[in-house]
Amino acid sequence: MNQIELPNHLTRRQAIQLLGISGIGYLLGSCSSELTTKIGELSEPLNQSFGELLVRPQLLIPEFSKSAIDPKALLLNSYEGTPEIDPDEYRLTIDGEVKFPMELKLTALKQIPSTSIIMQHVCVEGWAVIVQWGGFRIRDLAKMVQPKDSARYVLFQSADKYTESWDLASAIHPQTLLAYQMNGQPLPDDNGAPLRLASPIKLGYKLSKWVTKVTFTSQIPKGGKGYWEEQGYEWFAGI
Ligand SMILES: Nc1nc2c(c(=O)[nH]1)N[C@H]1C(S)=C(S)[C@@H](COP(=O)(O)O)O[C@H]1N2
Ligand SMILES: [Mo]
Repeated sequence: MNQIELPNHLTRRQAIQLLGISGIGYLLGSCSSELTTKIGELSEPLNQSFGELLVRPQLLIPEFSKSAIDPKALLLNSYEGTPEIDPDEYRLTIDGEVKFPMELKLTALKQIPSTSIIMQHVCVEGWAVIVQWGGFRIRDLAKMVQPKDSARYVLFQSADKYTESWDLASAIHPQTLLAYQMNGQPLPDDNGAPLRLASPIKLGYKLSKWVTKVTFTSQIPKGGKGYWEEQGYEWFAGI
């Protein structure tokens, strides 16, 4: 794998075409509890390939307004403290069952169309806070690396050795981001800089900070469900 500014297998135009909106209408759910039931009942997406999921509308969680953001209420939660990462040396590896594995610098990652979401972060330890995250959709990253039909899960590795595993449908949900901004500012180190997961459809412990590797896979390896999941926490952890 080369360290590159733009995906080396694709011309800039091809990359932009891949990232182009494909005319899919997303359904808007009316409340998040309704979504919980629906996602909870859906076993089907777990058996669908990236191509099939792409054309399937996914329910969107209603977002909060800017005035609801409460920066002071965000508690930090890290099992091992903040790892040291040099942003210039940082690379995100995307590998596994994909057609185009890549290793991308931050400058390349920031060329992926960015978006922002204002959502509630819910930690099972009993706190919740409204946060705004800015970054890019894993959905768009997936369009660049092209998961093979066999891919069903996405594994995330972090610089502090934290691990997570997600079902493919949740990972490529249009509101699931890899974020590099928080509340309109560059993402603070303690909150996962340079890149962390953010998504309103999963509990806090699914939202890995300091993500260094994204692996598309057909199987979750033994012992690889996730740091907390291996200690008994629920794997799907949908909100
Ligand atoms: N790499 C890594 N990611 C992690 C954790 C961690 O310890 N290491 N803790 C998780 C938990 S339990 C929560 S609630 C959120 C907390 O995010 P915050 O510290 O930005 O508030 O990060 C999650 N992501
Ligand atoms: Mo948490």
